[in-house]
Amino acid sequence: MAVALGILVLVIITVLFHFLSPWWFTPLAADWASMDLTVDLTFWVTGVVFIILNLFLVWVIVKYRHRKGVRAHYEPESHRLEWWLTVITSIGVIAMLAPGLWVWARVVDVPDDAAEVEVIGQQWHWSFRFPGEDGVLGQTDVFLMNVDNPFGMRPDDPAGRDDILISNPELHLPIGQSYKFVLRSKDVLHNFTVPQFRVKMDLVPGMTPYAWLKPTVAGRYDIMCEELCGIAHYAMRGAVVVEEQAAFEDWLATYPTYAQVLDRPPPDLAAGQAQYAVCSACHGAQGEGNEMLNAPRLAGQGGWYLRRQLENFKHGIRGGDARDSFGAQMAPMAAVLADDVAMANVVAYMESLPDSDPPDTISGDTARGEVIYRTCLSCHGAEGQGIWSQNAPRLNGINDWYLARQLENYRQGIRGSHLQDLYGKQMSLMSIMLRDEQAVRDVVAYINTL
Ligand code: HEC
Ligand code: HEC
Ligand SMILES: [Cu+2]
Repeated sequence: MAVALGILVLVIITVLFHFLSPWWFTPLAADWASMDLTVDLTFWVTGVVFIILNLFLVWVIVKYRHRKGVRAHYEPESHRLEWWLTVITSIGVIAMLAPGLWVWARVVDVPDDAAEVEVIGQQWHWSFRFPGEDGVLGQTDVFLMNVDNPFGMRPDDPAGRDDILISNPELHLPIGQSYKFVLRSKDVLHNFTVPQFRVKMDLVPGMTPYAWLKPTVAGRYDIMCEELCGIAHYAMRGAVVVEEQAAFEDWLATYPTYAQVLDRPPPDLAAGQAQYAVCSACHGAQGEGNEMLNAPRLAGQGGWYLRRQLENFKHGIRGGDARDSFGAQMAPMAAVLADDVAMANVVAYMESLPDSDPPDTISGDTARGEVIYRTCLSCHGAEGQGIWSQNAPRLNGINDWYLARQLENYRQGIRGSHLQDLYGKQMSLMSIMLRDEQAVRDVVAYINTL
């Protein structure tokens, strides 16, 4: 009797949970209502079968419970019953699978009016490429990928010259325009997922799988990787912003074509040095850093990283948090760099400054720090040298007090919580593993030994 009651309660709780649970689909933002329909259908078919079978079980347990002197009548074959069960099961299975085939046929059939965008996945970031005016994506080659050509563009393919390169995990799309997403992975399997869009697809190295959809609701949605792709898989986040055509075009115009990247003049070190005069007041004449002024060492840090931080400070993506008093001192300084050229020049100058090791100011348990650092090295490198392709900066040779402060900032969401700071957000998610201040000191002390 207790078992029968247990099963009955289980059925009731399951049904209630299904209807009352907050873990349901996100609101739909693309024309893929048919996906929801197929999932709903599966729920209905399996749900009805689940309820009927369990209630049948309850009935059998009650009706044929053990009674003294009563023996069960054994009847192994019933052709009529088997026939009925076969027919009903077949109808159920067909109802679940047939609509799926119909939806899948639509998934693989890209409409003629779809525009194209390439989605590039790598451990653990997203970037994007639009084909430009000719509508054709230029050819790429893994062997050409480097810090100046992260997309691996082939300079000899004319179709690539007008491609628009989005080195940022945030993608914008115009509302109501169908897009074919051509998917490319630089390293391992990833999966491009925007829950509100419903279609999702694997990225397979060496192949170009695709998916298509038409965004129908303006808004900002998360891009997630739904393929286990290494230690930071859960932190491989991006964003897609669906907006009006005009806003989309304005956004797209802020990114360079490949031809514009190629035609950039080489940086002017003398102009950069002149620009750096303001900076030296805090960061030191040789970019060596100044603890009294809380300004970190810049010499020796990767130019690609310095550049991104300057852009972030300039656009309020870093240093905007009310609690970030040091970032607030730096933010107006980045605004002094009026344009791309000024930025490129000062970054080139900082890269030319002599590299040397700053004095250690923090001590801790380096053995414990080493254990913690085993996770960090996947992005920052075994020597803390920084890895540009992971977007993770150099940590060795940077002032330890500055590293400790940044880690505290990440932990408390002072840095990395701006909506558009997706690289910072990744580091913020990573900083959760540093349980307390002692853990911060230990890992920084270990970085000092590198
Ligand atoms: C008023 C002092 C001051 C001046 C002037 C100044 N900075 Fe800074 N800068 C700071 C401080 C303080 C920080 C640390 C912010 C933090 O702790 O988050 C910083 C941080 C930075 C960072 C981030 C480094 C990292 O590893 O993340 C860069 C890059 C930078 N400054 C470049 C510059 C450049 C280029 C100039 C000149 C155009 C400049 N700074 C002028 C005070 C200054
Ligand atoms: C999944 C990759 C990843 C892992 C793992 C990771 N980081 Fe980072 N880290 C980043 C990225 C990306 C940035 C740059 C964020 C930005 O551009 O604003 C960063 C930035 C930092 C900074 C700021 C440096 C500066 O100059 O301002 C520090 C400090 C740091 N990481 C320390 C660590 C430590 C310590 C660990 C291990 C507990 C760790 N990171 C693990 C990706 C990672
Ligand atoms: Cu991934």
